[in-house]
Amino acid sequence: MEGERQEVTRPAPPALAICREVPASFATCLRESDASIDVDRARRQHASYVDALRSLGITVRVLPALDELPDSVFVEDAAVITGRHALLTRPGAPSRRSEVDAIRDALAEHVDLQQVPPPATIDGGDVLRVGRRLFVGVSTRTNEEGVSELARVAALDGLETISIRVTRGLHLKSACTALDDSIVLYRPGCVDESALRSHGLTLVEAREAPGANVLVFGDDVLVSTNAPETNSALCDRGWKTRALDISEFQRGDGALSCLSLRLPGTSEWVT
Ligand code: CIR
Repeated sequence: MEGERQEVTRPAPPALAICREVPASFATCLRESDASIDVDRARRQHASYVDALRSLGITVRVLPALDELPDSVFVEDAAVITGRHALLTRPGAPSRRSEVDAIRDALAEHVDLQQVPPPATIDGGDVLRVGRRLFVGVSTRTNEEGVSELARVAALDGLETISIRVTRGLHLKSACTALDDSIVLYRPGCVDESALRSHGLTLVEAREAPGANVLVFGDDVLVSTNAPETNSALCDRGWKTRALDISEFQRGDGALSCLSLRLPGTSEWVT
């Protein structure tokens, strides 16, 4: 009908995904456990991740490795794309702040960039978009000032911003990701679940912890191979799943979403 906007119910495939090669220093990235990381295996897994995105028809730009920045493969944390605008973040970990300068040029070609002044801190991994709303985790990396800075930019693209406490784990999206604009896959005990429910969202428990972070592209969903039961539960719900081994990135406290920055095309909502 004329003048009526078609409701988007699932995140669409992005027009472009930006990734960055695994640095030689990746084994020294920030992480909670002392599990060792195999950099060569990480590189193979990263190549498979890029191939998987491309096989879904997504254009992927892979930026060169930054060997002096061990966490720089986790590009999601350096920016939050809200539509025609993006917030260049100020990561909570000081060792990660130079990653933001390194991504600026690649983003400037596509979106209007905004900055975060201190003392605000925010990591992209704490930002969960669900339809027209951004849920932002207040975590060990993101503070309330960071949420306010994002709210300012999100409003330019007509998005509402809601802060939510992260009580366990690194980021909000380590514990939950959206399947559509009403259902969130989650790991219990990590975030203020009542806050999500109070906004009308239905929470579906991921069967394994790594299953809580998935990437939805229309009817397709990427799932960690370390979450086989979550994968089959999603198949039962009618999703076309694809399992990806990202074990070396999980050892570095990362997940599927952290390895790309996704830019919308004509569709408004990308995961
Ligand atoms: C860090 O501690 O910052 C990295 N080793 C992991 C970042 C994961 N990023 C994400 O979940 N968006």
